[in-house]
Amino acid sequence: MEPLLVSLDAGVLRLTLNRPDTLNAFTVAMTQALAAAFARAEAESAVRCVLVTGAGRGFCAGQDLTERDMSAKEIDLGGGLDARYNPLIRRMRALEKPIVCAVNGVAAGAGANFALACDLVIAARSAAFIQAFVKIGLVPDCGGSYFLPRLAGTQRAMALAMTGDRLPAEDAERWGVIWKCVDDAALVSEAEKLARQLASGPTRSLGLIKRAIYASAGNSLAAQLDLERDLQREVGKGKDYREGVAAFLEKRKPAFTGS
Ligand code: T3D
Repeated sequence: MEPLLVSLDAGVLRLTLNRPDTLNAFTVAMTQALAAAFARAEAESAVRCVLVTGAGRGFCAGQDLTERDMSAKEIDLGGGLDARYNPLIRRMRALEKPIVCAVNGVAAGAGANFALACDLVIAARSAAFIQAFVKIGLVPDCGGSYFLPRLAGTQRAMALAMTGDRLPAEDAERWGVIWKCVDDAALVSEAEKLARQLASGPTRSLGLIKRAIYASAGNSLAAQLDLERDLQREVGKGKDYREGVAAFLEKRKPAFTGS
């Protein structure tokens, strides 16, 4: 069985984590397939949005715990992060196209933080986010210790990481950790609708919005104003800007091409 299902339709590259028997726990093969899919998203202009979800009742249970050789005298978990997870998270954040995540069930450990590395997260009401690391004597990875304090604040991030408690999707929405929590039956249609809207949007503008919003965490206001000027200069030279203004003046819907 393929660990990742990939399909492209109407500008949306759909990635479905596909190991439902283990709640889509990450294996080497799955993270390699994800890296290849995000490389494709970077390279192909036909891809204008990425939509990530999970098969079955879970979204992703984090690292597959059966994959480690626990009989080894010494285990270097840092090597796995360097080789697979860290490049994947960096690649997702650097991709200048929107990534929508539809969290269909539990998202635990690296699975939770992989979801938070996406740009817009919609979760089913029955879903939950678990910083499961502490339960097995580890620390958050895949950017969890970066994303969570910024999204939820230090106290909430600390409590989630130290207790490994479930954060239900409704609370995740209330805390601003995710964009939206929707009824389970509406998840697919809501996520598809958003992904299609973004895929027909001004792709370069969306990519630079992503760059600007993520840069703000480490920038002063002065640096951010300079960045906004530079990005505005760039998109102002694009066809989509001209199309957007023309459509407004002609009182019609814009037909953005992504250029
Ligand atoms: O190693 C490194 O590279 C270091 C990096 C680590 C990054 C990490 O992600 S560390 C965190 C790893 N993940 C976890 O510790 C979570 C483990 N799973 C759970 O705590 C629970 O499964 C859940 C809370 C996520 C869901 O609970 P529940 O009751 O809904 O489902 P379940 O019955 O526990 O799981 C269903 C099946 O999936 C079950 O298999 P079975 O008994 O039906 O054959 C279970 O063993 C399997 N499964 C769940 N999580 C994993 C897994 N199999 C392998 N690895 C998993 N992480």
